[in-house]
Amino acid sequence: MAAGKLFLKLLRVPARSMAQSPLEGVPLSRGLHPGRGPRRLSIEGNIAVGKSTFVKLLMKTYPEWHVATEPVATWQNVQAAGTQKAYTTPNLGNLLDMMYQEPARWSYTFQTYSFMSRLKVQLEPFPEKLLRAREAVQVFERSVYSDRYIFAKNLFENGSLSDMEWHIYQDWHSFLLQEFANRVQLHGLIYLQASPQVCLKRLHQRAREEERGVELAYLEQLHGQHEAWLVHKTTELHFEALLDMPVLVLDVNDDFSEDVTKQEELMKKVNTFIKIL
Ligand code: UDP
Ligand code: DCM
Ligand code: MG
Repeated sequence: MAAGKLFLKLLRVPARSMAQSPLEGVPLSRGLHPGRGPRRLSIEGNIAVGKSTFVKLLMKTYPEWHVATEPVATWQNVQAAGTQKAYTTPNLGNLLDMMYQEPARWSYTFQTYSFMSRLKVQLEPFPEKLLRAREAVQVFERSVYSDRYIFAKNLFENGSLSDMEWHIYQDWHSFLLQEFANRVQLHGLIYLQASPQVCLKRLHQRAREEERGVELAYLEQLHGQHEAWLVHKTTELHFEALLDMPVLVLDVNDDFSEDVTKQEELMKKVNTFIKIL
């Protein structure tokens, strides 16, 4: 597959729409910070690096924050919606498994579904808990940006998405995110960084059935995509808001799941980071 064949158009989102507050239209009497609003963060990182574990630690440390975990269970059990026929089975299958079994057939479908499920979560109204919080922070496990700049991009580069699918994906991804720019805006990214070897070890430890065929080479590709986007900043981006978004890189090669000192060190860095957003 010739990556060069595809003409990637650099979309410039009008500065005006990017500058809008995520709270535009929301009455300030609901207890929000006037002119500021909740800070929204995404936790990024390779498969099995420890995002869910880290998110649990955040919830323990900051119970007033609102956290949205990655909707993996939805992808593992896709339900038919809106069918009136009692005899049709509502369970359409395990799309995560289908993608890993037949990447060329199901990657595009998976990536559309992953994006849609995330977009719906990001568009939900701010929860009450957040509206009452003194320092409102909303955390997402991955984002509509890693869907594109990590996974879909990588699937295109390794041949699992065709030129046509990648073109169409980028077209609607840019369009929808420009349409919803002020409602899906993030303020910062936390990149959990570990070697692909460490991620593979954790992936085996977690033993998610669908991922049994995931090899080191795939985690190396995804690691490269993360480094290009979040560290070397060489990934071509199409949203102005992403260009200078603050990124906190946390080295999680050392196990932090049981190590209280390491956990405190990580939370201290998050605390400092939050203050600059
Ligand atoms: N894990 C670990 N040490 C760590 C972080 C995670 O042993 O410092 C384990 C965790 O218990 C789980 C696996 O690694 O069995 C994957 O973690 P998680 O599901 O949090 O990763 P994610 O895919 O969400 O990034
Ligand atoms: N995944 C994917 N494409 C995306 C998002 C996720 O292929 N856009 C896959 C990678 C993992 C699983 O879904 O197999 C998410 O799990 P994790 O949290 O372990 O990375
Ligand atoms: Mg997870």
